[in-house]
Amino acid sequence: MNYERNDILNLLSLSPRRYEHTLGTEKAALELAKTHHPNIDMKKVSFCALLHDLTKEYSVEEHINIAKKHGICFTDEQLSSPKLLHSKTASYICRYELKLPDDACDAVFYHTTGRMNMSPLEEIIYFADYIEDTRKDLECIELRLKYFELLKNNPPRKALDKALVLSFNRTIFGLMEKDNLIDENTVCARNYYLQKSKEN
Ligand code: DGI
Ligand code: FE
Ligand code: FE
Repeated sequence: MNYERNDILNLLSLSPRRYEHTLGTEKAALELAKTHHPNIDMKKVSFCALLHDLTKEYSVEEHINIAKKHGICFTDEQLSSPKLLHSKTASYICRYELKLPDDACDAVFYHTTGRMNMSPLEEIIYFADYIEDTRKDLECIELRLKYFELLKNNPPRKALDKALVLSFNRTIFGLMEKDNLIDENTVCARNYYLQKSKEN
């Protein structure tokens, strides 16, 4: 990671709204890291947060071209959930162009769906994206408040596990209402953290 934070900021070419969301995600990710994983590499947390939506505003055609450039062809199944493409192409850029370490590329790759047994970096980026302050929709505000309430009344690990379950439940509900496909990683993550949150 021979970059400074400013180098990463200069790479971003995002709308003002998306840029604010990106900075908000960085702030939330660093706070989550301090609370839950204080020994993590904070520079890595910052870089992943800043890069997680790097390709969010690309068209499907642009996503396909980035994948092709790196010898990857999206399957029809992947193309049927176009909202998930940005996490994959942002991760390819991190891996093949910026040469970031595997764990950072994985955190970007899974930032939308999550997955079971996430690494500290993956869970921080996934959850920060959901609860960061510039997100103004009711669901995100409610989840943010709920997380802080859980944190007051539970050990930090338990609070995060429960909050993760709520986030997956909300995502799955929302996708069902819109009759969208649900990525299997999202379902597995929900079940995994549900069981984990019930363990002693
Ligand atoms: O990129 P952001 O807007 O910051 O947030 P995100 O990367 O979490 O993307 C959220 C969008 O992705 C939202 O419209 C719901 C959609 N999404 C999340 N999980 C799934 C999904 N779409 C499909 N089809 N399947 C999923 O499992
Ligand atoms: Fe995203
Ligand atoms: Fe995001």
